[in-house]
Amino acid sequence: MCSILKIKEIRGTVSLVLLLIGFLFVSSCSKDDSYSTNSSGNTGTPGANEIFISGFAFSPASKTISAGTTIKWINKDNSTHTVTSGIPGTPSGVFNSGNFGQNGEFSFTFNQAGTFKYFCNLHPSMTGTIIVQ
Ligand SMILES: [Cu+2]
Repeated sequence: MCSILKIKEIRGTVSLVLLLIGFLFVSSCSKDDSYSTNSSGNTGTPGANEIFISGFAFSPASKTISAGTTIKWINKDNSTHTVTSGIPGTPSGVFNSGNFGQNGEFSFTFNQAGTFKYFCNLHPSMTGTIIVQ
């Protein structure tokens, strides 16, 4: 009886440790240069060069900027999203945030003029456009 309890206890500990390792692995994966934690703490409206991801939508969905501008997307949802260039199903390969969760950020500098459509790889109904002049 006692040993069965012990085994269950060990199993519980092992799965907890595995869960922790998994979590650490996932969070370390998303910590490349493009990512940082939201230090600004802003909650209300996006800044001049910011786009909020809120309510499963990019806000503003369309933005016109001049070349050389860095746009920062901030995930305000408690759901994971991506910022992926191209149209749903057809990524263009210009930029791709990978998955990022609540309060996660992704930045990209647009040096080339043009119209850049993007979408969320997890929710194809989420689309946006950056027009670089
Ligand atoms: Cu999404």
